[in-house]
Amino acid sequence: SLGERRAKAEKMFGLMDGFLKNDPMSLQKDILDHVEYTVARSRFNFDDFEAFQALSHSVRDRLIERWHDTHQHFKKQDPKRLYFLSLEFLMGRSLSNSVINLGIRDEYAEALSQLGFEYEVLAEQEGDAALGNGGLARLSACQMDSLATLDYPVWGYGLRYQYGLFRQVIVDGYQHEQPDYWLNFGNPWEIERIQVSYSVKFYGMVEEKASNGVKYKVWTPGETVEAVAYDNPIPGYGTRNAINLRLWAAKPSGQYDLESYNTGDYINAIVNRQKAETISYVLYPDDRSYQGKELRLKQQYFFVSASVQDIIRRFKDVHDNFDEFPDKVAFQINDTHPSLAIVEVLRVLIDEECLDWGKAWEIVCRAFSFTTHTVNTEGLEKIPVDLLGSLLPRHLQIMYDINHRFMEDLKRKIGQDYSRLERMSIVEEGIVKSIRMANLSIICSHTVNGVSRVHFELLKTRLFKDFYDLWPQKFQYKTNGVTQRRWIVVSNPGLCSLISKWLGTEAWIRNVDLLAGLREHASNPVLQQEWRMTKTINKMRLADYIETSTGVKVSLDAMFDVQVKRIHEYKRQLLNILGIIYRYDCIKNMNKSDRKKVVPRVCIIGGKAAPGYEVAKKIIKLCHAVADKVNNDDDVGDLLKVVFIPDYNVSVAELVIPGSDLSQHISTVGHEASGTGSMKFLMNGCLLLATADGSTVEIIEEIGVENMFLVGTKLHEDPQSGDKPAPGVSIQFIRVVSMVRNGYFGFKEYFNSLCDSLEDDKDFYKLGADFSSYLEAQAMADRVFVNKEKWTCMSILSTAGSGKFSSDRTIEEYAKHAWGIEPCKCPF
Ligand code: CGF
Repeated sequence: SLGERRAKAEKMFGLMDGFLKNDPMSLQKDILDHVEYTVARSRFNFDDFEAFQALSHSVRDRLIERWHDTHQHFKKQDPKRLYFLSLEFLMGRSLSNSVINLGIRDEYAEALSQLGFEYEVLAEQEGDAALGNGGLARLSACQMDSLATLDYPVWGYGLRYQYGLFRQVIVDGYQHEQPDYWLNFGNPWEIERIQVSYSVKFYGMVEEKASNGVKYKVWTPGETVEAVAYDNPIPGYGTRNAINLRLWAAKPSGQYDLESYNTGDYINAIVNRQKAETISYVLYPDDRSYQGKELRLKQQYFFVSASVQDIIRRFKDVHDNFDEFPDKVAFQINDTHPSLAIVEVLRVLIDEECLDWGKAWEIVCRAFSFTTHTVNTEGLEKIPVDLLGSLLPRHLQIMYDINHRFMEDLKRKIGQDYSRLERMSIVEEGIVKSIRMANLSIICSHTVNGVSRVHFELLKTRLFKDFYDLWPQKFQYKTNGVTQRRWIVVSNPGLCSLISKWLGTEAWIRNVDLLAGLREHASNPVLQQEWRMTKTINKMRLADYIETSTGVKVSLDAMFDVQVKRIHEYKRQLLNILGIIYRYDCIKNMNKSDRKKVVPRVCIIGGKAAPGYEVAKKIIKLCHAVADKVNNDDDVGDLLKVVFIPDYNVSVAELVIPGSDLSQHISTVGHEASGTGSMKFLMNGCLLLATADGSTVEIIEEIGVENMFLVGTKLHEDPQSGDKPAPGVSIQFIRVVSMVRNGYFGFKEYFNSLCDSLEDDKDFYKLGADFSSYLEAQAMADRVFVNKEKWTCMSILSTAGSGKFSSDRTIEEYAKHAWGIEPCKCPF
């Protein structure tokens, strides 16, 4: 009875001695217990890494308490829940984020110091969880932080790759990739749930059967793999809520291939079972396209099928009528990578729950919201029909059914406009007949979201114009955001305290709009002085890191000018390098007295190139070749240093961003859907040198164009951007390109193709056209940098104007306008 259960619960709680305590003595005891019983080391003899492990387990215990309570609370309240599906989550490190969100960082620091350890040193022991490539994946991580903080009832779902994004190693200036076996030393944050597992089916065949005159389909799989859940608690800040990120790992199925065992082929039967695990082995390292790979499709379906089974099981625990499904379940599809979920839900409702098509279709269309991160048609995901038909035969049938109904309906609406019908079809005819995952997602979702206003315009007018004309009400945008907890509080503690001091409150950590309050102090010399001091400390940290990771010593007086992000032609790291060459050439041609007027710079570039992306790899090599020449030139000395930071990842970003003075976001207009790096720099008071692309347009509105350095033409002045060759170029541009072409930096042959790509008619990304404007913006940055008061004022105003770019705002917009969910706050 209820009374009995309550009495039992109370007794258990009494035995537990209440919640874990957070005073330094209790924390010390917990840490030592974990050293002894979890890490299995003597509490009198353990090193920093073992101390980190014990510390993490002690933090995890506290996380688990909240996480349990949150789930009990969600269960009791049974609100509409959001299920956030993403194939990538770039979480980085968890320790500091967790102790800060739990509000016990200082207590831990004190407890550790009494044990003779330094918190910061232990925090450095943690490796990054790099289960993602770039912007999209880090966005998912930021959004999870906001969802937890804002008390939304949410589950995240993804894949637990054993190998995360490759490690970048630079040898002689060339990128090499090394596997990131991040689980090598265990992962203290996850909880393996061996009892939560689902069978996922692949291949096989579909038969039509009938019973009492009703036809139905039966899918007999050719292979079954088990998905096992690994749970990762995500704590909110300033709340007791902690939500769950459930990642799936592939394990051999419990069902045995009796045939092989019976024929005595025991060893091979075991080996074949083990192959199942490869599904979740490795993350695909390309952040823009994943066309037509069988393993990739298997990963997508594996994660989608397990998640959908889990979600439907949870729904059915409480409800027995699927009419209620869309009022209790909201799906968020992070790009098209999880879009098979749409078809999977339809399949389960029709084939397993025996709903008719009309009912199942209505449910699906009310449940799914889709966000696209892509700007051009080539980036859209397509899956060859042959591949789909073999791996997921029933799903292909359902896709054809959806398409048939959609086409019939469309014909009634638009008549015989065959070319439009062809463009909007889910099925692309051609040499390789394929399924267009974006079309499928748009047709079946209630909302289609862009990631910035500019992106939304591109969706409406170019990428999905046909769909927009049909269903304008479906299209929305929610400009991306990043979490200030990670990007200021964790990574820039000095700035965090300074902001709180001047605002007189820490409330901005949950309500970031309060940062605007800094505006009134922007010219105050005392704040300016403290602001510069904080920056200098961060620059010292970064300078140390540069020296240890690259061997280059840099001067703190120089402007730290940074471009860190994935290496892509459209992001134009090459434009930056050509600008550096120009600067170098100018210094070389100056007399001694003119050199005295040069503003010293440290040009910092970092980022990974997809392993098969040759041009991007050449850009990395060119950066090193230029660095070699410049850094060893005595004429130049500290006036210019060039640094390539290897293996750029989340924890490196946490160090680089706070220590930057200037940051570059110079994509060719019309190519960056949003961009989120710029938002992190902005929050940290770094001045932006940027093109009016993606979310930068909105940043400019928030901080004012006078507080940044704008490069190039604006999108609205160039409606054909990206599609036509660049106009005439300057003499400076011709000169710097010819320096590379003529072997001034060595490797003449190797860089030939890079130089060819900059010729007038081939300069697709318009480096030539934007070069003069780029140099002007750089010259302006130099002029302002020497005026410390002006620079600091612009820097303060950048932070003050960054409130809009918090993922808290993004999530509130999604909750209201796409998902229809309400906060469900766990009582303290
Ligand atoms: O998503 C991106 C990024 N490369 O991951 N695209 N994807 N996929 C866009 O290119 C960025 O502009 C965007 O900020 C990011 C997150 O929406």
